[in-house]
Amino acid sequence: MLKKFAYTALLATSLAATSVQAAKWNMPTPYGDANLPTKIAYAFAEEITAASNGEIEVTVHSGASLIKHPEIPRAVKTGQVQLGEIFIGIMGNTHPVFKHDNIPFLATNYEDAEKLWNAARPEVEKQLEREGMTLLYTVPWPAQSLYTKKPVAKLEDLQGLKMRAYSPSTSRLADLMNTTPTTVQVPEIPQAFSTGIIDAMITSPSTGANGQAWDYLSHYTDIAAWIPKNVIVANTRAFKGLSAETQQAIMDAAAKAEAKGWEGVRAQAKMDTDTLATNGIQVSAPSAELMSALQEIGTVMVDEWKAEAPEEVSAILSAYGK
Ligand code: PCA
Repeated sequence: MLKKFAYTALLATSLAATSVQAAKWNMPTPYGDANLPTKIAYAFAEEITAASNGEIEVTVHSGASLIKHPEIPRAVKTGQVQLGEIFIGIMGNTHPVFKHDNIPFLATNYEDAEKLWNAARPEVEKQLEREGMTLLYTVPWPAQSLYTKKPVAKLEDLQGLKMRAYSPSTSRLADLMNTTPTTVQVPEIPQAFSTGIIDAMITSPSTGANGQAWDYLSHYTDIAAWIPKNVIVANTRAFKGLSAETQQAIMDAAAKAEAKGWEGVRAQAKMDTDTLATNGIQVSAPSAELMSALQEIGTVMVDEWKAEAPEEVSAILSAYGK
């Protein structure tokens, strides 16, 4: 009798244990651990795991180790993973609203970038939902500037160079600059420079510093052309399958994570620009001539963008006040 009781109790315990076992949630991210967005992703994953009271256990897979960056949107959309981090600009061909993130000179300081994000957010959210993804938070990168192997005084100095592209918009930009766009993912940047696959790139001081840009180039021209963001999304079906409390806890943690990014990005930009200079890269302000030529290209890109999706783009631009 005692034996039978003990067995039943054991069975009951193990059933209970099974029913409360946390669901394993995977969160692939594109960039390495040294980056601010990845640090924020780790803290977010830890926080929502704890706040879910055992409902989910989130594992971050940074540096595209689980899923290659271009595949992350599909992986989240199809539910292969429950969460993911994506550079917004790489979805530019999915819908033009995602291009708000890589348009040169639309927002070149962090206040404007935040305003632009507030303006774009409803449209971005709508398109993500159509793709089966729920927007959780964004993290801005430092402003994007020009890395070369020679000083650049005017746009013509870049003519014919192979320019790294990381999104449909930056490919178009490279065309308009009379350079040849070449898509290269972050981990491959050092090798792409040393083997001559690319001669120039436009990215943040962070990505230059993380990739030790001083090993393969010498000049950084601070054009601060745009301030792009990563977006962290959940598979909508997986998210809706959670208890209301956990959904709320995730949204609360997401709001905190987003605030952390906007707060941290300025200091990060300064620190990483200093690192470039300390390691011997010539950091300089752009000439007026270079800037006006680039700004003209920016105007062309805004017009092309508007023509692609007049309704949504006008909604974004008028909410932004431009
Ligand atoms: N680094 C990433 C995205 C923007 C940035 O600053 C990259 O270069 O791909």
